[in-house]
Amino acid sequence: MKLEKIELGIIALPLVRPFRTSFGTQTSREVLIVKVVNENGTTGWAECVAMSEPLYSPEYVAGCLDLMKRFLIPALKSKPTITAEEVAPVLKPFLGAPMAKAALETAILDAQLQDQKISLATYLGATKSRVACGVSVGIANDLEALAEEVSSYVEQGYRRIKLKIEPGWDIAAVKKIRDLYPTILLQVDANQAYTRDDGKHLAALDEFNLLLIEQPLDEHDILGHALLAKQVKTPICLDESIISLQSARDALELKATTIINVKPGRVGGYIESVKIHDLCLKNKIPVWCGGMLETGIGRAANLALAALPGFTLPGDTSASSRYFKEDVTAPFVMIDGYLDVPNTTGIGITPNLDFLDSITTHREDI
Ligand code: OSB
Ligand code: MG
Repeated sequence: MKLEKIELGIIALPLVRPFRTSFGTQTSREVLIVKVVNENGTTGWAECVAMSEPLYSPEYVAGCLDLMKRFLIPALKSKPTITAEEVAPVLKPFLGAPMAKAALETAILDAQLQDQKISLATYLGATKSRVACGVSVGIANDLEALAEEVSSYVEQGYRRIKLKIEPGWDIAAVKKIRDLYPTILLQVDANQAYTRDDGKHLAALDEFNLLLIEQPLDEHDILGHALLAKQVKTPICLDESIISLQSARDALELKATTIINVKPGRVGGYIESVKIHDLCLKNKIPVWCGGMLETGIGRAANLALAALPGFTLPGDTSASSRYFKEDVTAPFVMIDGYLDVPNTTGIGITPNLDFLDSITTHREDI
């Protein structure tokens, strides 16, 4: 396609409740939204999953905007025509920035698939029409508040609970929820909050029958995760450390992870995500789709990915109501613990433009 127009917008959406993790507390989601228009007048949408500050990953909203304007978009526009499949190779000389690159690739893919009249789910190779939902539960003020929040999610039908942990908020929190729900699928996410010396401490989680411990150590400490895996029985699942197909291959080979959280933004897009999925499926490694507190735009695309056959564990693909009072698309509503996979062309959403305008804090037309 020919890129006729690209619009970058920054929106701010309040969260329904503060989301506290080992790296900070979010009360509102600032999101960089990408809109592309091609020569047919087709509009493609995507959201960049970088957060306001570089606390989860090195990328952040204002940095992604600058990078897109200064380097990524000029590189794409220097080509007379571009396909979604060409985006990653064209942007490869610019190092890092998987979230910024993924957003551009996804917006172009959305427009391309609409023109080809196929859904993202079909394009990626989805085999399911709905996906089981998990929910990621932030660090609470006390165990009673945690139990209350988890209970409300269980009542709503969530099929898997993930507790955010950090030193000082781990064993007792897990015990509290496991005692309340002896059989529910339960896992924890540390967002790099522990060190190599914490093996013994984390082994105390083994008795709670957890599905996995997500990213206990520094994102660069692949060897540390492999050493930790020998000290704990609970499977280790990497999130932050997996930034590409290559890094997934290496971490598996080194036995640093036995389950992978696939986040399209973190690995540079949906096309790279499918490659990681295929590698894991071939090696019988379970994968699940992570989340980044996405609006309906990112959520729609994540659901298409989560519908691939290797996504055998419920992901952090929760209903819109888990995050926002009002979403920028039609809300994703959970039915019986599942969300339907969008099946119209492209990523399958139409943003509410008036609402989007009303929450836009910054806009640039390129
Ligand atoms: O580590 O998985 C994570 C949210 C923002 C950044 C990192 C993470 C998360 C979550 C929530 O755990 C996932 C979601 O519900 O979107
Ligand atoms: Mg995580």
